[in-house]
Amino acid sequence: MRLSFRTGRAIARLLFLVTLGGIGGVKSAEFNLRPGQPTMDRQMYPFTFDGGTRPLGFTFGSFDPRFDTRDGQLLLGWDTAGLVPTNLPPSRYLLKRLRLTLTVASDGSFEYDPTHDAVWTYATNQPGYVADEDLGRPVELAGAGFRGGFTAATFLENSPYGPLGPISGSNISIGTRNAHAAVHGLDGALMDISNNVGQTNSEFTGEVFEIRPWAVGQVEGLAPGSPVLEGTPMHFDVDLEDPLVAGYVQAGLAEGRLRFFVTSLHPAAQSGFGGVGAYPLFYLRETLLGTAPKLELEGMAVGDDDTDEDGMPDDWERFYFGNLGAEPGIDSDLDGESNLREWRAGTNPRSLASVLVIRDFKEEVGGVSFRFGTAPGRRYEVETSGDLKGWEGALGKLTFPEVGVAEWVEEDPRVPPVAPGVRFFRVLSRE
Ligand SMILES: [Ca+2]
Ligand SMILES: [Ca+2]
Ligand SMILES: [Ca+2]
Ligand SMILES: [Ca+2]
Repeated sequence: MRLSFRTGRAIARLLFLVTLGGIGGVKSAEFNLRPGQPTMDRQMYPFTFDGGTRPLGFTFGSFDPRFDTRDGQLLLGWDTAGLVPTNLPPSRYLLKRLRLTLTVASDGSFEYDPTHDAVWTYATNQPGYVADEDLGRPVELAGAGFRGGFTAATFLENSPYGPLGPISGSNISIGTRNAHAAVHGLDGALMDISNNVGQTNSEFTGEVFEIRPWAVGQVEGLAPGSPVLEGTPMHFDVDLEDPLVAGYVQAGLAEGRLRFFVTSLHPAAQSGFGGVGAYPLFYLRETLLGTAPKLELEGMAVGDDDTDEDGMPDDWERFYFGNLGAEPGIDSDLDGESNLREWRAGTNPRSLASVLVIRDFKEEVGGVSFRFGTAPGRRYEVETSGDLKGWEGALGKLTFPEVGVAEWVEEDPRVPPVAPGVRFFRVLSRE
């Protein structure tokens, strides 16, 4: 007999919060970095063969069907090993603030737009086109993805732009650059966004998809729509409220290197794209006259020390509460989970919205589905049981349909669509 309501309640109560033990000897550190110029910065554009050593970089779009729509991209990297402990489980890096600042090197070549423009505002020749409602185009920040056998560790200022070979269509064309701007897709993995806008001509058949940038460039004290002058600092405050973005930064700190892309779709100076170059230039670290890109990063690497022996590490308590006074059994933010359980789940004990509970439970023919809140740097596993004693991995699909929300959909051929019987589920949050 199937008792869906009871099954749902059982699921909600049976949520397990698990951290892997045995880390042992994790060193702690509070970090407040301002490491100065990047370890590497690089123009990613098919026709700048000095991409890694040039003093100025640019961002723009192209609707030439031979090239990525995000044609001119900037890769920025800071190596953090030696400044922040490496190789901790990613969720041990608690992040307070991450800001990149680039200094504008062009003088009035583009207008300030501090907000994201919908993807369809760029697709001028397509049926879905909508007009841009505010003057100018934003400069945006994303993560970095690699291909061609490269990784963040091996792609350097002098690594090849694309596949090796003569300069021709094959090694500069769409989707071939070895490093590219990326954001997380529905499956939680990084995906290339170089061509999310499609093209304004009939030769392009790629899919148009919206992206959520990790930051939009902000200029203090400048009215939106104003020309941006040379020497203007532009800030990018990374959206650490998105667990997937924060998780990317955490994984980078664990590895000892952070990599980001600056990208925009300002018109390049090409016919067919307005014919006017109206895109931003930024100083890179090789500049002699300007200001190199800067990184500011504040956070805490959580060690194992627990001097008040309440099960919650000192660093974690200090980061969230400012002292060691947090009570393990108290629910400080009234989200239903105690402080101790929030430590174990990797959620924020001072945020009502950050909590690991199952919700939106649905039972339909073919299986159950439910959603749960996610935390940065965690891996989630769903397990199932018929008797609450033996547990095994549940068969299904995990996606991330909203910021901070995971959805699990059961896809288990062993479960009969009619009278499937009582099943219990639990979610494991892994460090
Ligand atoms: Ca705009
Ligand atoms: Ca403690
Ligand atoms: Ca709580
Ligand atoms: Ca919470």
